[in-house]
Amino acid sequence: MLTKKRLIISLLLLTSLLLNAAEKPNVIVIMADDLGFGDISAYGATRVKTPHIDRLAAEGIQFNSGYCSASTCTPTRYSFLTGSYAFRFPNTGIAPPNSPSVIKPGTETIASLLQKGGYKTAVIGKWHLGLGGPDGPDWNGQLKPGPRAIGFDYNFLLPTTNDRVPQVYVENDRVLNLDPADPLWVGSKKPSEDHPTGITHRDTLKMDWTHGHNSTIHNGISRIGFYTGGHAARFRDEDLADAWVDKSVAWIEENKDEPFFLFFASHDLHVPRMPHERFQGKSELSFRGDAIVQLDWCVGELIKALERLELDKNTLVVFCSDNGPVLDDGYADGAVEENGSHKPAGPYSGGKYSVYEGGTRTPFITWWPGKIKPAVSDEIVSTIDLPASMAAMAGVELPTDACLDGFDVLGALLGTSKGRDHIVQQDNGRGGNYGLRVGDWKLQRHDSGRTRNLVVTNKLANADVAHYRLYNLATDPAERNNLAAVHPEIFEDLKARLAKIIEDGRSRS
Ligand code: NG6
Ligand code: CA
Repeated sequence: MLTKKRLIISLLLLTSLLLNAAEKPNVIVIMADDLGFGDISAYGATRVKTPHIDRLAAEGIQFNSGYCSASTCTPTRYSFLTGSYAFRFPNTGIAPPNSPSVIKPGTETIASLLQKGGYKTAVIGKWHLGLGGPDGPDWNGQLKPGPRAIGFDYNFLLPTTNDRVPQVYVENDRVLNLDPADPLWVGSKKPSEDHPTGITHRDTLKMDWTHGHNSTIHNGISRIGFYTGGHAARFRDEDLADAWVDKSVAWIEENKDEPFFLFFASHDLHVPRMPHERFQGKSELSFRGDAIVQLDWCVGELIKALERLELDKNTLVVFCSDNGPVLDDGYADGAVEENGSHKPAGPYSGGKYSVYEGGTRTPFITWWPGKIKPAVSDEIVSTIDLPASMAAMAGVELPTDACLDGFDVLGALLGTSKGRDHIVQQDNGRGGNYGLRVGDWKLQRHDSGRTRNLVVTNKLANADVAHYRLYNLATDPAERNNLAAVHPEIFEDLKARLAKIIEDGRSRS
C-alpha cells in the first residue's frame, strides 16, 4: 500500500519527469545531400513529387531564407556540428577518402551539447568529416577518433561520399562485417598494374563517368580513389537508404524513453545517383529526381516511426541540405539531359561550389506537431545555428569558446521570434570566396576572381568574376545586377563588415 507521503513523492516525480520530457523534445536533423532550393515540390518542383517532405512543410515552418553555411559538404557539416564557420579552420574542405578526423576530439558540437543535456545521440548516414588520428583511418582496426569523440553515442556511417572509396559501413569505430582474412586497403595510387579502373574497364560500367571518378570500380561504378579487399563488408549503392532507415528506426525504438538526438545524414542526391530499383524511373528527372523520391521516402519512414511510437508530438524535426544543387557532378546519369524546365536552385543563381544564393540557400523546414504552427517564414536561419539553438532548448549553457558563429535562433525555428540579421556564405575552401547577406543586401567577395557552377549544370565551371559585387535580393534574387556603383555606402559598409567578421575570429558575442 502506498502511504500518502509516498504517493505525493511519486506524483511529484512523475510530474517532474513529464515536465522534463516536455521541455526536452527529441531532435532529428535530416540533412539531404546536394538538394537545391527548387528540388522539392513544396518549393516549386513539378517534375518530381515529394509528398512526405511537403507534409512537413505544410504542417511546420517552411523557411524561404534557410541556409547551410557552405556550398560543399565537409565545411557545411563542420559548421552544422560545431557552430563555427569552417573557413576559420584548416583542412575543412571536401575530405578525401583517407582524411583524418576533421573535427578535433573534445570539440563542443551539437551532439556533445545535447549529451550534456541528457540526450542520447546518434549519427546515421554520410559522415565525410574524416576518421582516425593524424595518420588517417586504420581501416582494419579502430577508426578512432571519430563521432564518438565529439559527442555521438552511436554511429553508423558511410565514411566519405559514395563516389569516393570505400563502399563499406562503419559502425561505432569499426568497418562492419570486415573479414580479417581479406583486409581493406584504401589509397590514392593504383595498387597494381592490372587493377581494373574506370579507364581500363570503362565498357563494363553500369554508369559512365564524365569527369574524375575513374579509379576503382565497385558495383559497376568507378570511384574517386582506389581500394582492395574488404569484400564481405562492401554494400550495394542501391541499398544505402534502406540500411540507414532501418538502423535509424531501430535506434529510435531503443532510445524512445529518453530524449534523443538523431542526425540522419542522407546521401541523396549526391553522385553516384543510384537509388534502389524500386525508385528508379519514379521521377521525370533521371536518377537525380529518383534519388529525391528516395530521400522523400526516407523522410516518410522516419515520420511514420515517430507516429507509431507516439513520439511525434514530442520531436522537433529539422529538414535541411548540405549545399545547393549540381546536375553533372561527374557521372553520366541523365541529370543534364532530362532536367527540362526544372529549376534545381529555384529563382537563384549558382549552386554547389558557388557563393551565389543557389549555393547555400536551400530547403529548410522545422516540424513539431502541436508546438510549431504551420507558417511560411522569411526569417534568416542557418544550419550553423542549430548547436546554439538546440543547447538553448535543452537548457545547456554554451561555453564561450564554442559555437563561434552560430546564434540561438530557437524562437525563429519554432515560429515565435526573429532569426539572424546576417549570414556569411562560403564555398569549399579557404580561397576567399564569400557571400554576406544582410537583410535584402548581398555582397559577393571573390578573392580568387573565379566562381564555379554559375548555372547549376557545372558545365560553366570557373567563370571570371569581379572581386566584389553588391546585389539587392528583394529585386534581384538571381544576383544579376551589380549595384556596387549605385550604392557605394552600402557596398563599403558590407565589405568592412565581412572583413571584420573574418578578422574577429568569431561573430557570436
Ligand atoms: C568533387 C567531386 C564531386 C563531389 C564533390 C564533393 C570530382 C571531379 N568532383 O571533387 O563529384 O564528390 O567533390 O561533394 O571528383 S560534396 O557534396 O561531398 O561536397
Ligand atoms: Ca553535398
